Amino acid sequence: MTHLVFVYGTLKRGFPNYAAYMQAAEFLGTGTTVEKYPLVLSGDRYVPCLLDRPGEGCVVAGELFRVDDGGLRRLDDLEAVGRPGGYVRRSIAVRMTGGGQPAAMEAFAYLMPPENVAEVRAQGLSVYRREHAVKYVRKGTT
Ligand code: PCA
Repeated sequence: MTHLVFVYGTLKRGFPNYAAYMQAAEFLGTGTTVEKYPLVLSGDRYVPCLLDRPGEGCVVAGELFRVDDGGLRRLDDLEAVGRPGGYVRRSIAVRMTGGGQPAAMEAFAYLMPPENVAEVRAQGLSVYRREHAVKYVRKGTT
């Protein structure tokens, strides 16, 4: 079985976790969330977090991929789904940008419960960019 995943942070092409986790995934295109979400950088590791507060913040840009069961499991593990402080994987509405498919579709995304965010280092982002990624500290390296 395969799954659609919308990524907005370190899993995007060329960003710090892409090479290790997404190379086997099929890139489908760029897109945005349909609803607004707060995108923040959290804590000493500057982790990008889409807060689970739809309606606040901005429409957020990202990339849509198709992954298989194993790929989804590896992503859940990276994002600590089901573990304390981890993300929750939720199906959200996304819209592809550019030609092709203007219609909204549902894809999984990793959302962060707001109570798991200790210190907000930047907030209200609409795109996670290189200048944010250079501050990112991988898990287990501190
Ligand atoms: N990785 C996931 C969630 C946040 C992060 O850095 C992503 O890129 O969508």
